[in-house]
Amino acid sequence: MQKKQHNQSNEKQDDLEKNKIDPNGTFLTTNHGVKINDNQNSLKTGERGGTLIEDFILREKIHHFDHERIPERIVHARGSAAHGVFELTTSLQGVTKAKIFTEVGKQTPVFVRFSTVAGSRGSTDLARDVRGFAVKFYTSEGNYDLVGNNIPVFFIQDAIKFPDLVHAVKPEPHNELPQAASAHDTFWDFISLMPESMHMIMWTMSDRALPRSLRMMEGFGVHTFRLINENNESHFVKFHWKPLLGVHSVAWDEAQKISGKNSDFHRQDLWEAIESGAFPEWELGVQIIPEADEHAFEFDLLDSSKLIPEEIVPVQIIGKMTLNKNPDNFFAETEQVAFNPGHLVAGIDITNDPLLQGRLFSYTDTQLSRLGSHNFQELPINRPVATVSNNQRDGHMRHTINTGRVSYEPNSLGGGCPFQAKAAQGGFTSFPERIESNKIRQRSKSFLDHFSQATLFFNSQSDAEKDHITDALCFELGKVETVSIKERMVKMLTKVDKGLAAKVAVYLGLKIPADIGLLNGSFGADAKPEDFESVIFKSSLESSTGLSMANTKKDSIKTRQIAFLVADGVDENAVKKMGNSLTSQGAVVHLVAPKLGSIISENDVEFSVLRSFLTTASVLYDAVYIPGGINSVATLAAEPDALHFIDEAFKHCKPIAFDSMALQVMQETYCYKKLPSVFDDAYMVEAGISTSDDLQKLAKYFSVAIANHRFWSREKIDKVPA
Ligand code: HDE
Repeated sequence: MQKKQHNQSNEKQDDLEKNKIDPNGTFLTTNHGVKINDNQNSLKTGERGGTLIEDFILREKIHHFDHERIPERIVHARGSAAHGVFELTTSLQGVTKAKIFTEVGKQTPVFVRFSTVAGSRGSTDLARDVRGFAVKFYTSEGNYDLVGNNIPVFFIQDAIKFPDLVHAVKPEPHNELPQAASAHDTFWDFISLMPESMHMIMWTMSDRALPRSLRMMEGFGVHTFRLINENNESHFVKFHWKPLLGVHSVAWDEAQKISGKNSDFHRQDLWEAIESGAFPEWELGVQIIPEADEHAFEFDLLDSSKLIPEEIVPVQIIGKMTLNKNPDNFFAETEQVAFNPGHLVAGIDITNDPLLQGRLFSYTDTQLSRLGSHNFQELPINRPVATVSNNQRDGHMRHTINTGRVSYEPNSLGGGCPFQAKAAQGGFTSFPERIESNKIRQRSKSFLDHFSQATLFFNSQSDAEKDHITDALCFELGKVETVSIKERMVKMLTKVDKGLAAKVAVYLGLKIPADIGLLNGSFGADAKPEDFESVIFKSSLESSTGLSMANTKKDSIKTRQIAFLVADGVDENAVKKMGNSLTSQGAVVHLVAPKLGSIISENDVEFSVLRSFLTTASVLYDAVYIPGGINSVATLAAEPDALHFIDEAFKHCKPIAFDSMALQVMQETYCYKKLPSVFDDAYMVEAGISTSDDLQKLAKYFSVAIANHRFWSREKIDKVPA
């Protein structure tokens, strides 16, 4: 692949540069710097003798190797990351004093780690799961971490339930099954007893949990945060990342197959996009709410199981983030990076959201056991570009050499330094929220509405999206063995949408429940029955446009992967013209042939072939094109793997284009033989299938179809066995 020149020089990159070691051109040495003369043989008592303990070279090498692993993250263990920059385009002057949100045009270095939640470090990228979306801004005023997800709400309202949630979703403790999957009894047991999770469940059962690419998903700060201005006035804020490529997902059947064909699908996609110079981009949006409007909503702003519909508070775009450089070393950067929602800068503050409050303690705590010492802040990837000067000292693996004799404050021996900074000098001040309350373990009644936004989300989906949610619930609950759990879940679903509950019940072979009755929510031991009784609130909105992926941007084919199915005798003109048309719009074209090496076209042009039906699969592509050429189409028409490739792409509703000569191949496919109505001229464009003799016309239709992503209307017709 051609590597593009990135202009990635920034303060953080310069800082990281100091730690990089170029292994080329130097001798092999031990860790204490002694040159190694023989790295093939250990020191022995004779050719066939025992190894000597004095062999410090062997000992050191094995010893280091033995300790190369650190504990994986307790959640979000599987992740991929990249460097980039954030540039502010609209100032929030007057709303916040944080320079990152007031200095228009300033480029702030960022490091972003995306993750799945439940799976272990080596688990598949395509698990049905929430995705972490953690951004570390290396601002001039210190590190600011926006540690969010690709879903704007959360399963639980209070952090005290987090260990229960995670224990329930992780593999079951007796047999460590299943890996990276929520489709098992313990997860649904917990969920069926947690009505507050129902909004999040609608999102995780939707296609949002199956992103096409990490570059094609939204990010959300989830909690309501505060922005604080120079006068110490507060505004509430919700953060949104909006991908410039739109929000797109894959089908569940496809996700499962990708997991087998390439379990690093998302990691590789992110890496390759950045290497090729197709830098992933997101706009940063904010929903800003004046302090006075804290109680102006029909839900509680402090409740992380709720979102603020964009119709109620519009999202204002204030900047753009571009990821333009892959890490140099996965462990040193992606694995050792330590995020913390408590890494705030002056002008940004937290709220009393009980989910957020619990997180503030958890991250530093877990990093201590994961990274081994509080000095993890000194690791290159975690170090701020802002100056660090304080009186914290010592501890395991301290890197900094603090000079001088003063490590306390106040002092006179050090001239009083380092001084506290006044607010006007950039010192962090917490928002002086007025609090008058009893100390209690209780949940606010304003957190009692568990279903209205679950229903709002469901109602906002397109028909295809609703079908996918229904199918996902049938799949997940279909894997549950305990009947009472399934029954409780169906009861719960009746509160979201009766039609949905009925469909799931029928599929599971359960009776449709009368009513949900009393639900044992998580409001504490002293709560009264009337507190449990789930109050049914109704959202004043029938639907909200931003919640459906059907309304996303569909104007680009940039970075889309297109398979050209070819064999010897292919029409080289078709390959070149279609190829040029697609690649000039930023798509990536791969020739896929019966075998590797090269093919010779009709007119003796040689094309090199790097992928075959054995080494790749339709699920790794966004669209398929079958060029003409008498011998090529004859070979493909007789090649079951080629026919399977097309049928599978058809099943996953992907755009398919073929030259009229390649009709011979299509005629052998199941989709063509059994579903001839799809290939009616009138329906073809609607179904994302194009054919023509006119290559230019065909390329144009095909591009539009690829930008459209998928043609879910095909799901309405009979299924294809692929
Ligand atoms: Fe996390 N979460 N979390 N979380 N979280 C961690 O921190 C935790 C929550 C999120 O790429 C852990 O360093 C608690 C919400 C991301 O390194 C841990 C609660 C959101 C990442 C932790 C939550 C997140 C984590 C594990 C309930 C979206 C990966 C390893 C109150 C707003 C960051 C680590 C990365 C990681 C605790 C809930 C996002 C254990 C207690 C809500 C993206 O500290």
